[in-house]
Amino acid sequence: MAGHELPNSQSKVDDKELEQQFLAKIAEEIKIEPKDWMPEGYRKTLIRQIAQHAHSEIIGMQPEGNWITRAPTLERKIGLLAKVQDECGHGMYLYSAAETLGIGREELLDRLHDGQMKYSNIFNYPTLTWADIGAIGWLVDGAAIVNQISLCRTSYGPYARAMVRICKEESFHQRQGYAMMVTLAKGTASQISMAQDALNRWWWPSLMMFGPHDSESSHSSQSMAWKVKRQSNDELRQRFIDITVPQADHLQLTIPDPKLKWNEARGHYDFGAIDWDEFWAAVNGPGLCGDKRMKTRVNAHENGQWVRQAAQTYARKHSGSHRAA
Ligand code: BYC
Repeated sequence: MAGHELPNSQSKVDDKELEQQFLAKIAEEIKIEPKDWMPEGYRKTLIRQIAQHAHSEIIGMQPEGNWITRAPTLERKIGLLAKVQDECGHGMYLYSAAETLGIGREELLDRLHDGQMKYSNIFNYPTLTWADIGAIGWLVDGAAIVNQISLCRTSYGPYARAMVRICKEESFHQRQGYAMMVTLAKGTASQISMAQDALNRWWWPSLMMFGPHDSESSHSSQSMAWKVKRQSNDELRQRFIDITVPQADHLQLTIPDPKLKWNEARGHYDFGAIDWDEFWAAVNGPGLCGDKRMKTRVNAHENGQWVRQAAQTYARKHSGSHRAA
């Protein structure tokens, strides 16, 4: 044993003490920062959740990027281009937040590319019409905001701070998407039917974005205890439904759920059963667009290798010339 190492029993006592200090900080709403002691499980949970979130942002560029060249007006094209670039930026903030936990970006991307890490179910659905771009902004970004507003209070400092900025940009995205839906819903019969069709296809997958029911959610209880998550999957899903139904009413579109009904006693909308087989197929299965998304991502990564190398070489030379000066 190296001279500076503590005997096992001593280090266990120290770990217990450190864990007590960590839990006291969590109880007092003090943010945990990268150099603070943290349980290994807390670190792993954050790496999994933050990386999954980052991967969702960059994979999420694909279904929307698909429509940049076909946006119906210059204004819509500029808006969509800016939105897709924002999603890339969100991915970058989140990879940086994950890196503060002692894991490299390359490794995180390797784990995405070899299928060890997930990304959101929602991005394996195809974008078939222009109305899908409106529906994604309205529903997908809308669901993301509900989840991410809650995460602004997550216990890990770098993640919470990234969320504050991301939420500001997401709320612009949500408005942009809703504005498109308003235009379509006030348009010709075929525009109205395109908007309705997009709502029909994106409604249920958007509800699934919040993850399995609380009773099936494997990580929730520990993540709630550590205040990584501040509200449960079902609470956030219900909040999203309550906010979104009046927006659909305003558009005079019909949410594809015959069981959707205001429940006066609960003060919430009741809604129908979610098809969890569809959710798991979208998450795990090669069906839908899963294969295509991953091929596009891996190709982009490989084709961008020379750009990363050039940037690194430039940075090395640049810092060398600074030292020499
Ligand atoms: N999709 O124990 P649970 C965006 C997995 S992007 C796929 O409840 P947790 C945007 C889960 O990973 C927004 N998998 O998990 C970008 C776990 O499997 P593993 C993305 C899911 O982590 C571009 C298993 O199911 N937002 O806004 O406690 C354009 C059990 O679940 C999903 C985020 O990532 C899913 N939807 O809670 C437009 C938010 N849900 O890992 C828009 C940050 C669950 O054990 N993440 N699984 O193999 C979170 O808040 C939480 O991770 C979740 C899930 C609420 C999503």
